[in-house]
Amino acid sequence: MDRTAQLSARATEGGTACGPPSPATSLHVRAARVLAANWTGASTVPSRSLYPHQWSWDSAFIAIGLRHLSPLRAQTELETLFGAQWADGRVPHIVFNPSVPLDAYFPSPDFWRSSAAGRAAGAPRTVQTSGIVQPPVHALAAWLVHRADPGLSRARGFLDRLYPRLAAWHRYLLHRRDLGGGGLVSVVHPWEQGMDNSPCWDAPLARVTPAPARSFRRADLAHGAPGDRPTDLDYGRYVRLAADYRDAGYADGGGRFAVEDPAFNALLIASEHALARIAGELGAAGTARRARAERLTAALVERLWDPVRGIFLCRDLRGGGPIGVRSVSGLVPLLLPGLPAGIAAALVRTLRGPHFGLGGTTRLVPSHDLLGEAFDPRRYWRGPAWFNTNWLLERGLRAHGERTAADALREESLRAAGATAFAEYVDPYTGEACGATGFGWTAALALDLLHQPLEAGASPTAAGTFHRDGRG
Ligand code: 9WN
Repeated sequence: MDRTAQLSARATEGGTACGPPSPATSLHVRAARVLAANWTGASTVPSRSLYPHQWSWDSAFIAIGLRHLSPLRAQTELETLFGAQWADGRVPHIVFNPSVPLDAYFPSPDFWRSSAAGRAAGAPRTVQTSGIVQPPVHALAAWLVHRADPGLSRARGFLDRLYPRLAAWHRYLLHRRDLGGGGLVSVVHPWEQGMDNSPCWDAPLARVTPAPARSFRRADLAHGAPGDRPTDLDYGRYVRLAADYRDAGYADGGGRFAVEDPAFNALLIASEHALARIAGELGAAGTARRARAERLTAALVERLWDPVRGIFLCRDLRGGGPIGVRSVSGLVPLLLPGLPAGIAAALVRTLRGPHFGLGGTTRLVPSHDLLGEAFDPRRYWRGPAWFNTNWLLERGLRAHGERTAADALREESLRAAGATAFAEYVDPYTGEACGATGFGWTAALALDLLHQPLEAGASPTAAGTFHRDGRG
């Protein structure tokens, strides 16, 4: 879609001014409708059917898109999430809506028992949450939301109120989750990293005795095809890990699963850079944050970069060392402007090569190695393409000067989002829809891709997000 079509999409809003809606117009309007349908009054659900509560990293991505429709709603989205922050700084991966029946999603609030089991860690009393976390995309989202309407943001004290909470969130991760002692943050459950059943977890999960299938009832299979979802065996292991963490009072350090993941840490680094910009907006220097982001980038390279495979790997801290599996997670650090140029170039080669097929065999970047034994084009995070990771890679390609590849990825993401009614994920070869439709971050990130070039001229870096030198 060209720039003129996008401008006309903005101007006609549904095609009322100049006749029938253009494809671009209808995509904008259709995405806005998904976000309106998923809006609960204070936040947005990922999916009315499959995920009827508020999810942490979903809300960050959704706020990034919502800012183009309503900066106020985008601010509210993040404020609602941080309203459920624990006293130890963690931001829970789910904030439960009390008006949704318990059996609508598993694990439900009565599984997590946050206010009782999480008392020592400072779980809130007035709202029920899970006790694990998700990737820290929030400071990045807060900065982008602020930039969408700085006047409104300042008038509402949006950043003044959110900054201390974002800082406490990063402190929790950096101080309580450096389980390997090398400066990187670990996840203690596959759901924390957000790519639930990625083949990266197969080896560390194999050590976990699954909870018996009769001890829980999955709600997801009522809405999703079993072939698109994780297996029962995986679920049994997720349940066991989460129950053990809960039974230890959500205290960190003792669990059987501890993995340093490249995407999780790269998103933390991107968010540290964003926090530095937020500090600047609030009148502080942000120097320490920038220095921390640089230290984290060095640790990421030192601990997780695999020069032979040309990709970042996960590191299994409970015995396995580097996990020799190529996942999209290992490409996500491309979004970091401060990545050494040789590593960025190697990541781009890997993206274009036979394992991910960008610009060749695949339409969108798959979640897992096309040549890997575990690859499955439909099963959740074991192959299908997801819109949030493709959005991150689009930004990464642009940040490292790969404009043609970024433009192509943007076009294909928009096409696939529109063609699948904003599917949760798609077959990377055919673009066929998998999982839920009307999915929150698919609609939100499609909106962001539609609007970015209009805001920023030819290069989204002008929006102050991803300068190569890390400045805002
Ligand atoms: C568990 C909400 C979430 C996403 C995750 C995605 C999926 C949940 C599930 O849905 O996870 O958190 O029930 O499978 O894997 O990335 O945040 O959209």
